[in-house]
Amino acid sequence: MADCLFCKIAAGEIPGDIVYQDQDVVAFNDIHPQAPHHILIIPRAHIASMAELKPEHGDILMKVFTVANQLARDLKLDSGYRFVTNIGPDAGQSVNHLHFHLLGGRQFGWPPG
Ligand code: IU
Repeated sequence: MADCLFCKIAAGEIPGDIVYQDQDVVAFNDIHPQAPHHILIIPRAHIASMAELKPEHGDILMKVFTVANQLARDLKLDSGYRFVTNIGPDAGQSVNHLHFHLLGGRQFGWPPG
């Protein structure tokens, strides 16, 4: 999508601190980290949010989760981490390209704010 920031990061048109990429998935460090480790994991395909997912996105979603698992292992987040996606304004979604936050390296509260 032409004016999507995360599409541009995935395409290399805007610099991002990329920690993993393949043909379907890109992972990069969040520009405003909320934890010692804060990585955003996105599909390259433009999907606005989880609310837009369709059955045909199943394979790509599985890849996103597989990448998240591998990154968490690589970072040795053995005592736990959080993996979340915000959907819409009430949840604070600020970028309309599906992204999952992988947060780790500290204790998290529940419920979230
Ligand atoms: P949210 O779930 O849509 O609120 O998350 C968007 C995230 O994207 C947020 O944590 C921002 O810090 C992050 N981000 C980024 O990493 N790089 C950017 O250029 C922009 C936002 I704009």
